[in-house]
Amino acid sequence: MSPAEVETLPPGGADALRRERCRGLLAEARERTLRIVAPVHEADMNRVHDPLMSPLVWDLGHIAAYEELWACQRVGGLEPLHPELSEVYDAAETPRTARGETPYLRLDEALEYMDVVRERTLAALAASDLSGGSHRLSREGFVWEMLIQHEHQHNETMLQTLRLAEPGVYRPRSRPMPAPSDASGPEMVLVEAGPFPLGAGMERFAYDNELPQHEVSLPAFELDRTAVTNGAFREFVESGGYRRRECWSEPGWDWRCEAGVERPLYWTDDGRERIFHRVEQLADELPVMHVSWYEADAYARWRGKRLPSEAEWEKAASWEPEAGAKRRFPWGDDPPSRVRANVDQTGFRPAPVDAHSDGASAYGALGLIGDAWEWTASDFGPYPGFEAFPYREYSEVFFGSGHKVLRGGSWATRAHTIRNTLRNWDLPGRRQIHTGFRCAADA
Ligand code: AVJ
Ligand code: FE
Repeated sequence: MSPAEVETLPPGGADALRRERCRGLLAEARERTLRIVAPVHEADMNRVHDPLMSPLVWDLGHIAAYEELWACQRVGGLEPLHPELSEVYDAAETPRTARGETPYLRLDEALEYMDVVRERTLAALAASDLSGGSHRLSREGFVWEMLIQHEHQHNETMLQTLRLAEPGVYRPRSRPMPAPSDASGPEMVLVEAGPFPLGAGMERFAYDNELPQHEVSLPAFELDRTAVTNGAFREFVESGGYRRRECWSEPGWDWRCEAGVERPLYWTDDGRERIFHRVEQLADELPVMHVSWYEADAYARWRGKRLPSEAEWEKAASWEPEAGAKRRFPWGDDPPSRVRANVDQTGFRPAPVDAHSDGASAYGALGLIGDAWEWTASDFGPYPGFEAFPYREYSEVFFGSGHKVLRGGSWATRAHTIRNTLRNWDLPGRRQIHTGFRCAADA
């Protein structure tokens, strides 16, 4: 079965179908992981490219260790292959800054470990009861979907590392992107006041932090129709926005002074932008990317706007006011296709912010899914009634620690793993993530 066929099988299908679907998605995830790193030299796999990131080979070992823990040990009841490594690959035990010094497996050993684990995983999958009965971990194939999406998420992390690496370490070939749209539209779209259900329903896989779905009522607001562009952000830079104290929050100003930041991470001082190994003229129509939450917040204030809350973002992306129904993606429930959104990594760059007119939300907002993650005003925290599942370190330990919520995925996010309800998070001073933003205003 091709990944596309696997994808379209009904989630409520028989056990055998569901098992086949998981097998297909696991294999496809691994193909992608290996394809991303295939052109990287061994020395560059083992090296720390940036103090914020793990060596790439750590991600490989960690993907396998995570799979071994959940599939082989928890579901399959097997003993670990390398008990001495469990701490090394536990993201909570070994923070990224310490990963350069730990005895993680080097490239050949890591690849071998991935293969051995995968074999055991497939045996555990073959023997598992996917309808799951009383075991929440395997019910509806939860644990398998968790492994697939975990590997997908680490693919994006690895692309962050590769983008941070010295020019030449990685030379991906970008796919040509669609042209900017020639249709014009309003600067902002209006979202009427009223309630909508925030969070994921129970019919598909969701992380604990997307649950439970609950009604939230919002006052009317306006949201930028597209993400903020390089061209618009350049106006902020050129008007001295980085030097104007009044545009910045207090922690934002401290961050900006301490970091000595004057422009987005990959902009050069001669008005160009580095995308992996290439330095290009800054393209005005692309979304501004690799800005911190503080920079996004300062830009919004300078425009007389603000960042949207995550509830505002999700309502604008998912709510269909006429039908009173919630959409899985801005355009509806069909999975992302190339005409609707720029996701799934192999483009290696964002498209012009209004290029995907078929991806509009019910309110007419474009590009909510794909191209760039979007910072929101919201702190990462639990929805009312939150229950950690299946482990506290996925979400709960990050609540209340100053992380800001990001929504919508980027060109570097796997299509299978993005949805309107997905919550990502990072610290407000971080710029390595593939993120931009759009602004909101009270109506
Ligand atoms: C949701 C992207 C913030 O990378 O820390 C990967 C995803 N969790 N392994 C992260 C994750 C465990 C997580 N983010
Ligand atoms: Fe992980």
